[in-house]
Amino acid sequence: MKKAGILMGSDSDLPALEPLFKRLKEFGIPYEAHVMSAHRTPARACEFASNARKNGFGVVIAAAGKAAHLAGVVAAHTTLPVIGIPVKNSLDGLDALLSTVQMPAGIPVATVAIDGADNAGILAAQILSLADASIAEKLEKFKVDMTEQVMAKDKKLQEKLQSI
Ligand code: RP5
Repeated sequence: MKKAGILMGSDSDLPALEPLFKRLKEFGIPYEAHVMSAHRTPARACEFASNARKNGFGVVIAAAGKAAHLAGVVAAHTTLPVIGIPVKNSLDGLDALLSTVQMPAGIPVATVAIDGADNAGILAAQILSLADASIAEKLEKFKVDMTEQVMAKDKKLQEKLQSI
């Protein structure tokens, strides 16, 4: 199975990424995670991205806050799919969102919501499921469970409305 590569611009981003690690564990996806910055360690970030495919990665997830160029720099140096997570650090995360999502044509970054680590994990699983049936099966179950949870909530709502 291909690995997920996770890069965060700083260790201060780690708390925002907990849901991502939980999802990858849930879907049984192996990963490597590193602190690497587009600004503070640009050579290391470029080297990681340039070698990611040959090093067994199938997707790279890059999380950063403020002027968040990490996902874009990674995408510039690999042909693997890159998921960007804008981390809320300043300006309510809008600075990171725009820095991550507003990529020029030719260098796409699949950007999730501000602090959208959970969706980044699900999206990474969906990408890797193209070549792995066990992940695809887990994703099916995930959808069924989610549907059941929402139906249970709807049932409770209907009961509540009866008593108003
Ligand atoms: C970004 O700058 C990091 O991704 C982090 O969100 C932000 C602040 O980094 P620290 O000053 O906390 O190391 O590069």
